Amino acid sequence: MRRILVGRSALILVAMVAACGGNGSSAPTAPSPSASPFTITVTRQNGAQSFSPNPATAGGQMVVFRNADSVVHRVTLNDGSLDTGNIAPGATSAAVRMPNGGTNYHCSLHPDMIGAVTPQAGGPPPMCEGIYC
Ligand SMILES: [Cu+2]
Repeated sequence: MRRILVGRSALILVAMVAACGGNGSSAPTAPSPSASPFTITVTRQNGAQSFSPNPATAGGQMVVFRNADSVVHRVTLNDGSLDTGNIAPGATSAAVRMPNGGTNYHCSLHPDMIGAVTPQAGGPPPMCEGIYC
């Protein structure tokens, strides 16, 4: 008789553990990606004031560049790892993921247009090196 009761308790315990999930469908363990990407506006050809906000706190984030100027721009990371392609006046680039540690970028059509992305966790962007600083 006692043995049957123990067996039943074990069965109930198994059922409770199974009900608590573990299949991962109910609660995501990782933060969900943000619904909309971070927008950096290309204001005009004006050195370090060409982009807004600059610097942008968007390390590791999906970012789009919205061209609010009247001429074509094209954003390239200084290390060459990412290129938006031409962004027509009034257009917005495809979303691109920024490096986790931040980055430095420029407009490849107007190299004096420079900007930076800082890490999401805070702190400065990486040291800018080379001719696009
Ligand atoms: Cu440009």
